[in-house]
Amino acid sequence: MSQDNLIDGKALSGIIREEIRVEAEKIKEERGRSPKLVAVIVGENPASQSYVRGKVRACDAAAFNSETIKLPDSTSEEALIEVVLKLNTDESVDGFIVQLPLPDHINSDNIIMAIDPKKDVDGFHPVNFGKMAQGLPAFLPATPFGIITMLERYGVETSGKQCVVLGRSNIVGTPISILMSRKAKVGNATVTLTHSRTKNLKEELRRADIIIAAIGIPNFVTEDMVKDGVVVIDVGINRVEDSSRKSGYKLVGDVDFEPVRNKASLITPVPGGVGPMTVCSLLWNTLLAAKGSIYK
Ligand code: BQF
Repeated sequence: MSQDNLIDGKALSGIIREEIRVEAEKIKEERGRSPKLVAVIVGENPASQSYVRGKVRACDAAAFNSETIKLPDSTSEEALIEVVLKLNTDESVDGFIVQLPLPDHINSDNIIMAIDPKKDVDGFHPVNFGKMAQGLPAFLPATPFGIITMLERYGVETSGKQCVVLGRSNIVGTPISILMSRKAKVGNATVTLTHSRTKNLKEELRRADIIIAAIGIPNFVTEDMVKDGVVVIDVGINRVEDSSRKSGYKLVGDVDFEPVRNKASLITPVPGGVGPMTVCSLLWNTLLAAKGSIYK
């Protein structure tokens, strides 16, 4: 199998963003203002700055209002919590995010827990996580939500399939494992959550009908680890040195793309796969917040 087996996250996110824009225009007519997303960024991490710029651009394209609050690296945890509490009660703001990672002197769990779950459009608050795990209406974390949306729109059958997830982070591996095993349209998979202590990882992966790779190691999943016809979702965004580029680096996923692509029935590229869907899902959550669809 090959060539026609790409899951084009960039194109799909463009289509969905257009659907979001139509909804946003409706809200603007009904309420007199567009949905509004605020991004808080602390410090000067170049990757974080570029992610936030991308989110603001996506808001513009979807006819959302947006605002970026830039705070210095020296911001204390207490001061950041003050900013969060103000956003919680600011009625002009439908949803907001605090861009991760935060500087080492700030405990990100404390920040996440200060966010009002009603405005937690990243879906990181334990209340949203708990509701998600119980199958109750909740803001889903943006990356897992984006993955589910891709599988749904590409018509990937997940029911009864063997799904192997690589990585157990709170943001990707753990929640996508829960979602893939849920009783839902995209769900009903038999999920194996693998991590650094997993034995016989290669054997686990070779059994998989669907692989979701989120371990943050460039080209980790190689062709010998996958079976023919596998569906591969590559969440990794790794910067590797590339002197032939102006920036000095290129982005690669957790999957050794070309060789694995030749065995896969469907595969997401990096860039242009999961990443754009993550941003699109953040906008979708902000739309749900503006409509009061999850919380009144
Ligand atoms: C693409 C993120 C690790 C740590 C913190 C498009 C994004 C990325 C790639 C993007 C990510 C990753 C985001 C592409 C947001 C996804 O074309 O491939 C968009 O903006 N992302 C983030 O906000 O914080 C992170 C990854």
